[in-house]
Amino acid sequence: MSFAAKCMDKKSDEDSSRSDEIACYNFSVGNPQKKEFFSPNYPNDYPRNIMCSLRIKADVGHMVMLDFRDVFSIETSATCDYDYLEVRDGAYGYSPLLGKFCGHEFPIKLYSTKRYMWLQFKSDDTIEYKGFKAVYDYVPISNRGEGHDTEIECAFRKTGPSGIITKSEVIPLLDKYRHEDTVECMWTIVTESGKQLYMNFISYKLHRPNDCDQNFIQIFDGGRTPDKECIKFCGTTAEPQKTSTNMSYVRLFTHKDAFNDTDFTLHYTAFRPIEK
Ligand SMILES: [Ca+2]
Repeated sequence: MSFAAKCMDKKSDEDSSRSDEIACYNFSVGNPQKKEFFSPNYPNDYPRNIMCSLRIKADVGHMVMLDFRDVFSIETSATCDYDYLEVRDGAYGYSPLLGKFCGHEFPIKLYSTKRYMWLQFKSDDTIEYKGFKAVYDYVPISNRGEGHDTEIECAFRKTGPSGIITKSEVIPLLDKYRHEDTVECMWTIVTESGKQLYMNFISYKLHRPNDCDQNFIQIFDGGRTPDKECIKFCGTTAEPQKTSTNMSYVRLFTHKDAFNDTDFTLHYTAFRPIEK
């Protein structure tokens, strides 16, 4: 198999995803000491055609509080489709939506229900504004006992024009699951803006095929509303998938005793959609 060769053929993709990373730094990293982050390029106008994401993780037993300061100014549209800030209650782009914001009024203060908040900023190719300054803090979840909130982090991030994701990446983490009944992991794949992802299974085998409560693999299309645009494989075969955007999420769920006999390797490749 020649994945390495495919990666090296596409240097320009890697360059442009690196420049996206630099442009997104204000948003995706911000100032963790002060618990602040900003729209890309703040206090200047945000760039066109950018998509940046951020996951905020509160301390154990805390939730995330998000608020805005000084300025909030994002191109207005009725359903915030052009430029927007999207906030989700959880660790992923398919977690429940807290709000999708645009326009020039400060959003209300937002809270996650657990430790994670997931955010994405996106702009289209015309009309830019100053954006926003956001602040966040960790607020104790008062009605919960200490130590209740023990979510295990099993998340992987993949970039570049092609690559594989595979169950064997989870094996080093298995020890963390010794007190758990189930194993649940998430891969986030992000390739260059403007491209889409083609994903096909090199191997796919579930411990209990057709038992969709016991074991499954889900693929989410990262671009639209990823909690809806999803396919769930729990049978004996898994067909290739194409995403509509440059992002996808792949979720593996198995009961712990089913993990050993479950196997999958998924290959992803970025492609440029044909102009109509
Ligand atoms: Ca715009």
